[in-house]
Amino acid sequence: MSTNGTSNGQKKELDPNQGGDSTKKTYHKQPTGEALKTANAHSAENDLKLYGSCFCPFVHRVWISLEHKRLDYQYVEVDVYRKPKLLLDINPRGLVPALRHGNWGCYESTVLMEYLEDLNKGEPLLPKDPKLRAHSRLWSDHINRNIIPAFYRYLQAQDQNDQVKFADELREHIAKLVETADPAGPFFLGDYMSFVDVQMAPWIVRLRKVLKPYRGWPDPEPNTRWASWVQAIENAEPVKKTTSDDELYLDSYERYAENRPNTSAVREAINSGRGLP
Ligand SMILES: N[C@@H](CCC(=O)N[C@@H](CS)C(=O)NCC(=O)O)C(=O)O
Repeated sequence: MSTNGTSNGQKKELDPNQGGDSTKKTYHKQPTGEALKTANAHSAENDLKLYGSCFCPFVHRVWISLEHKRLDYQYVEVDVYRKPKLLLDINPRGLVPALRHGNWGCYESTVLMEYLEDLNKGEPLLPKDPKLRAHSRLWSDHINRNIIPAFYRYLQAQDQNDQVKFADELREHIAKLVETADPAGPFFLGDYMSFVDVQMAPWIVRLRKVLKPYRGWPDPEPNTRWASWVQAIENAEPVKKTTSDDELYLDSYERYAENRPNTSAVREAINSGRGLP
């Protein structure tokens, strides 16, 4: 780990993604704004613990689910790139989110959202009807398989032609999802937030907070189905309560926007053409 002098003479530890340059922004290590208030309100010891990193969209999914269901839980911030033992004990791959429930632990955001559903406590996110449940899982798969990799490909692309190509790709994958959504909405299945909304919400938040400043991603055209969905997601209480201030996202994603070495397993997977880690 390299260090740099600061104005008050103290040594400040740099992160590997900064490449020894203290002017480079790096990921935040504590939530801010509404998310910090929520983290503080859930800092007491609890049997159900979410290990997360404040900038991480996969963590954001599970955090939104916990808030939607109003479950009792503890939020524990971890520096995912320094891989604390308490994280590795649950997930040997060292990725967040990880959940501990009593002496049992598990990981993978979609699996964790399913686990919280299976507890049958609080407000459900999956509908009761088996066909609608399958429909929700099918479109969650589309988000994981197509939309998220396209988001990172676009954000990491440095070449302008590639950026145009990947922006189109992302737009098409999102359009497919919007065409499939309930026509009246405003959420995916109608007038209530459900599984697919939560799967997609962290990236909807990051389209405006990350892709817009770094790549010029446009705000939704007014009076479209996409606009009403984005607005419903951004205004949903569980989303607002788990979202930090804009600066956190701007800083935390600079390393992706510059495609810097030592950024993350997600960056490596996308650069080498693999699916998500
Ligand atoms: N497929 C995983 C992806 C989780 C993931 O990639 N998390 C990132 C943070 S956003 C991480 O833990 N990175 C650690 C690393 O790159 O070493 C999920 O859905 O939970």
